[in-house]
Parts: sequence; structure tokens; C-alpha cells
Amino acid sequence: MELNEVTISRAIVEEQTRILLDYLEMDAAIVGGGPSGLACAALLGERGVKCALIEKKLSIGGGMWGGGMMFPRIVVQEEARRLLDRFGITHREYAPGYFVASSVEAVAKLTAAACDAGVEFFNLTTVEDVMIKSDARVSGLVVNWTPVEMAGLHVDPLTLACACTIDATGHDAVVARMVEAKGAEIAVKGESFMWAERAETNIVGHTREIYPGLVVTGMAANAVAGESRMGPIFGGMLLSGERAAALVAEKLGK
Ligand code: 48H
Ligand code: FE2
Repeated sequence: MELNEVTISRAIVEEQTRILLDYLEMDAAIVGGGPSGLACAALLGERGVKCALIEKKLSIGGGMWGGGMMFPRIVVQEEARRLLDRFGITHREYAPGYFVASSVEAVAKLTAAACDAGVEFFNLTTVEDVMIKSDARVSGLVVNWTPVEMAGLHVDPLTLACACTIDATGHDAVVARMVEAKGAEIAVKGESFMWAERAETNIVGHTREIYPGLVVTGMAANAVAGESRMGPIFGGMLLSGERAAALVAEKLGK
């Protein structure tokens, strides 16, 4: 078979353009591809929700790749063990109730689950603003290529419409802060000191719709609530992603 470079180029450009056009309107947009965003995306996709995950970096996985202090291992507690099983992530009981797993396998399997569930990924894409109109709800996301932002170029963005947005941007709670900065009646308190037990116990309760159309999950949920951080224990991230998916699916009637 003789390979034609232009056919290769045409395949990439046409396919991704078709997908981007299709996703200019969607049910749910997940901003951030860390553990909470990935879990949420996979579980929404499995329920038949048309959703995309938007990640500013080249790679998906957020803060999970590095495990704890670059030892590529994560710990998950008893309460979230069923999610390790659900996503097929191998684990070993290190001490009663503490399960240790490879962070690389965890990212890979969560990502694979989201792919299998039909989630689309837009990587190298930064959410730089939100759309809020007279109905006072987040109804869309303003996006640009990350390299445009990195190069400091003035290139105007594009807008995606979404019925629900999930802020899964981690410690910085980027989308929530954008909405707060627009004068909306929400306050992003910022995360508190390390206290794994408290942070992990409370994170699911902090996973909620903080403004019409905007649900927070993962570390962003704790940052909005002024809640503690937890270090490299990841059960709360998975449980929070699961909770966010349930909330969004319910809102969408799925
Ligand atoms: C597009 C964006 C934008 C943007 C950021 O940090 P993450 O892994 O987030 P979580 O909440 O799923 O997981 C948190 C966990 O990794 C962690 O840090 C823990 C448990 N820490 C405890 C502790 O004590 O430190 O992923 C967030 C993702 C990243 O990939 C960002 O690149 C991405 O969001 N992102 N994507 N547009 N504007 N901002
Ligand atoms: Fe962290």
C-alpha cells in the first residue's frame, strides 16, 4: 500500500472538525482531566450523556500521574474501593482499609473507561471564560488553544454551548473563580490545611451545583468550600466524580 501524506492530513483535519462541530452544543462539559473529571466523564458517558472533557494540557490525568511526591502510587480507602473495581484498577490492601494502586494504571484505566463510554476529549484546549446571559446560568464555555495562551497571542476564542458544566480543575477551581469574578453570588473560599480524614469525609457533600449550570467536583469542590486538602489519597476524587455525574445526570433527566 502506497501512503499518501495528504490523505493522512485530510483524515485528521476532517475527522476532528466533524467532532468539534458536533460538540459546539452538548449536554455536559467537564473542565479538567484529573481523577475527578475522568471519573465523572466516564460515568456520564455510560449514562448516555453527550459529554466532552476539556483539558488544557497535552496529557490527560491531572495530578494523579505523580502519585505522592513523584512516587507513582496512590492510596484509596475502603469507601471507594468499589470504584477501583468498577474501573478495573489493580490494587493491593496495604493495611486494613488502605488500598494501594499504580497511578499510571489508574489514569490509563479511567481514561480508557471514558473513551469506551463515548466521551470526546479536547486536549490542549484552555477554558478562558464562561458564557452567562440574562437567565443567570452558565450556559457555555469560552475556549482557546493552550499554545495561544502560552504564547501570549491575542487570538479571539470560540464558544461551546453546554447545558451543564463541571468544574474539575483541581486546587485552583478555575471555572468557579471565573464565575465569582463576574460578580455572581458565590464565594470561592480557597482550600484549607492538610487533614485527610476531614477532607475525604466532606468532599462528596461539597460536590454540588454552586451556580445554575455549574457543578464543582474533586479538589475544586473542596477549594470552593474552604475545605482541607488530603494529600495523595484519591478515594475522595473518585467518589466526588461519581457524585457529580449523578447530579448532572439527574438534572439532564438521564
Ligand atoms: C482546561 C484546565 C483548566 C482550564 C485547569 O488537579 P487535578 O488532578 O484535579 P482533581 O480535582 O481531579 O484531582 C486532584 C488531585 O490530582 C490532587 O491534586 C489531590 C488529591 N491533591 C491533594 C493535595 O493535598 O494536594 O486535574 C485538574 C485538571 C488538570 O489536568 C489541569 O490541567 C486542568 O484541570 N485545567 N483544563 N481549562 N482553564 N485549568
Ligand atoms: Fe494536589
